[in-house]
Amino acid sequence: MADIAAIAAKLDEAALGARAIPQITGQEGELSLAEAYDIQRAAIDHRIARGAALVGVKMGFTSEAKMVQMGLKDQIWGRLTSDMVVPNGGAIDRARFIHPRVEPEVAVRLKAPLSGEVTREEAFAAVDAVAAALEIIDSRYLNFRFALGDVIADNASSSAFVTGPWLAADTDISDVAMTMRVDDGIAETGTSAAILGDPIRSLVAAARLAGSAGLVLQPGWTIMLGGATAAAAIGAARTVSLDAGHLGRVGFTIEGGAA
Ligand code: OOG
Ligand code: MG
Repeated sequence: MADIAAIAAKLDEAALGARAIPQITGQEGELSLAEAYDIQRAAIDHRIARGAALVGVKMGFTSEAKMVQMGLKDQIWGRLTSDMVVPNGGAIDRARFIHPRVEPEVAVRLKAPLSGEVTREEAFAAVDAVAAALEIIDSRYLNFRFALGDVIADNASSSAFVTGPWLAADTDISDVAMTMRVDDGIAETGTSAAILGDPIRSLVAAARLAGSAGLVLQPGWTIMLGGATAAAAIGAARTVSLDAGHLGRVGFTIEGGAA
């Protein structure tokens, strides 16, 4: 049996101090999915105790490109907290991160609760608005290396996120061309269709997976539906932007030196 509280405290400290730790599995045995999600919740509880609020959920490994990049193929989810929100065009402090990477995503904002087995139509009906988004992931494990249980325990590597302009819920998000730039170069190009064939499927999966952990997705929450392409390293970058066609643009800058 994994020591849920001890591992959660270690992961919380690693995130707070931007200091990588060795992966958990292999060293202290394996983690079951249930244990891994328990650790995730316990680690986020530390943050909530410091005053952060839950503001949504993120999905991971919902595109082939991400599964191939990280060598894992099960969908995972993590919790988004208020201290992870970066305003569009805002600056992040490099010192907050260990070895940050960025991913082009689509996000939805909910207007009604959603949980458990829902149809596409029910998922759509709960959407208040949609947006292009960037997720900053920053694994708390050395060299960004982990097995499935590790990354789930580590809140699916989630670290910060930026959403673009919120658009009407019926805006088409099914096949949006995306160009992500890091500094002066194009880092990744792709389409939102890479997210489970249609990103709304990722919202259906989020309701089911979070629901199985007893979590109801709440009105007002942001749901990040997963990276459409592989993630790009931004540890030495200064500007990141995503051009997502009719979904508009979203970006941020990075200030300060490495942690
Ligand atoms: C895990 C997080 C995956 C996504 O969008 O697929 C993820 C990782 O790659 O470290 O956020
Ligand atoms: Mg992501």
